[in-house]
Amino acid sequence: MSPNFSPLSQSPNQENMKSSLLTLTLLSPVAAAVAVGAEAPKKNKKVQDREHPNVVIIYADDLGYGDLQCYGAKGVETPNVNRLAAEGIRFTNVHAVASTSTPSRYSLLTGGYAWRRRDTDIAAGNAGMIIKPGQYTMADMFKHSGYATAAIGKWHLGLGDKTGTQDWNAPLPSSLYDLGFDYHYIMAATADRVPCVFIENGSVANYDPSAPIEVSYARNFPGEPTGKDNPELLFNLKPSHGHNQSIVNGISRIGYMKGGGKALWKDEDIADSITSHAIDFIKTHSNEPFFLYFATNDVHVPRFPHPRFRGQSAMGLRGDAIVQFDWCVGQIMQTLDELGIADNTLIILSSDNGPVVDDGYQDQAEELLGDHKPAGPFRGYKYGAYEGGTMVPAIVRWPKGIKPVGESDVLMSQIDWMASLGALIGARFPQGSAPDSQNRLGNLLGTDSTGRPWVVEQSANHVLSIRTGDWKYIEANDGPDMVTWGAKCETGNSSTPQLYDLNVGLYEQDNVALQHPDLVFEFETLLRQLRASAAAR
Ligand code: NG6
Ligand code: CA
Repeated sequence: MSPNFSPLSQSPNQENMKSSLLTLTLLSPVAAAVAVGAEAPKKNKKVQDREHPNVVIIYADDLGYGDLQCYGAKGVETPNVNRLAAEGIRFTNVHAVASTSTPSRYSLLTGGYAWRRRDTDIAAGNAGMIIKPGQYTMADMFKHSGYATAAIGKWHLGLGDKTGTQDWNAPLPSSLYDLGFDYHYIMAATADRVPCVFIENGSVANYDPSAPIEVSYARNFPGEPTGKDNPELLFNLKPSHGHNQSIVNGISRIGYMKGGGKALWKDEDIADSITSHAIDFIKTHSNEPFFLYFATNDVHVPRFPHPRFRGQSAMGLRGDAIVQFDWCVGQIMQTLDELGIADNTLIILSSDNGPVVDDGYQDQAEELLGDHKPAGPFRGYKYGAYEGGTMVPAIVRWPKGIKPVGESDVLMSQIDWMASLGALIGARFPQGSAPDSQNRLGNLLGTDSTGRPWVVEQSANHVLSIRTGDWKYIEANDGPDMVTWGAKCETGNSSTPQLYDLNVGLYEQDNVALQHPDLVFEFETLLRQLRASAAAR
């Protein structure tokens, strides 16, 4: 550790803060590319060359840094993910952009910090599209480079034009096709939020005309049971906090819905369903470059894995959901192997935010945790500002393009994956797109061990933190110490700035802000300038 470390003097240009911010705003792909707008899609470009590997992002939900066996998990085995890591790079310092789902996913898929917009918090199941059709997404980027594109699994970024106005019984007026995905098979939000149906290419999959669907986050529909009033109907899972509104599959949810009939999902079949759709997509496009955003429901609540995974871990349903996740990964790997395309497929496996143990259902996750540490050695969980909230597992495998170098501790943020993958495939970015994403391809592929000088992290209550190689700074905030809705998660809030030396003692225990006012000032300045750089755009 260097006590004189200046977060502002270690920009990629090794210059002062101004150049650091210049690097951020001017050398982002937006400006690096000639501002020509997006290229026209190239049809059926049958290339399987090194410059156009297939790209599969496997994005787990609430999977913590310590939740995989290859990251030290206890009480659960993850042989498929272990193999992926052994054949690629296992990263130990990768950060999701936020400690909750919607802002993390927004940032990953747009290359822009979610905190630049007010409407990117945890989305309801009837939220309108948060990424606007006019925005340039990672899917657009692949599509315009000749790739077939798909989103399969959890979406959680809104659907349709406007919140609360969707007619779920008709094709949605705007959907993921407008965001660059040729194909989608998704859950609108989360498994604990209505509507509990899959949306396939803008319409409810397996739609049942005998059971029209209505959704409200304001009031129940007359005569419909709820978890609150009808706990006797909760034959699969009961809530521990919240989650006491409409009942689907013997599990009560957030929000109210009516109808659905045979389109309603069964929680125990979600992993099978999304995996089989992912496999179909891969098989259909095995002769052309494809981009698959495969966002699993595991290990988000309600954790209700298929019976064949029950008892496969020592940790009950949460651990069994990790086993199920590992199975999904194995299925994708096996499909690529069987098709002979694993060699030129770049797989990135990661998670949208840190872990949480009890997130609202009586699934015994706490009671059965044993000595398993979902966040690994880090302090804090999902929702919070401490490292456990955004420090996530990240594995990259691409046999044809990268050497399996084992482990990498390079500091990386998911915000940079769009520009980095864009650089890999030679994408040209329209002006203003991916505004916060930097090309760090060398970090991702293990050829460059000089990481980002800092990453920005966002907690559930919008507190921003900065993490450097040695330091963690959390801006001051007057909010409560613990989240207020029942999950036992620290927020990381403190009414004074926090500064932690990550090389000394346990992670984020001794606040040394008072001993380093110069550093606190520099971090504050960096955040202020980053925020202002949004206003300037
Ligand atoms: C919270 C939910 C939690 C989870 C989270 C979103 C309650 C009491 N808790 O509000 O269960 O759904 O939102 O998680 O409603 S995320 O991973 O999608 O961000
Ligand atoms: Ca999540």
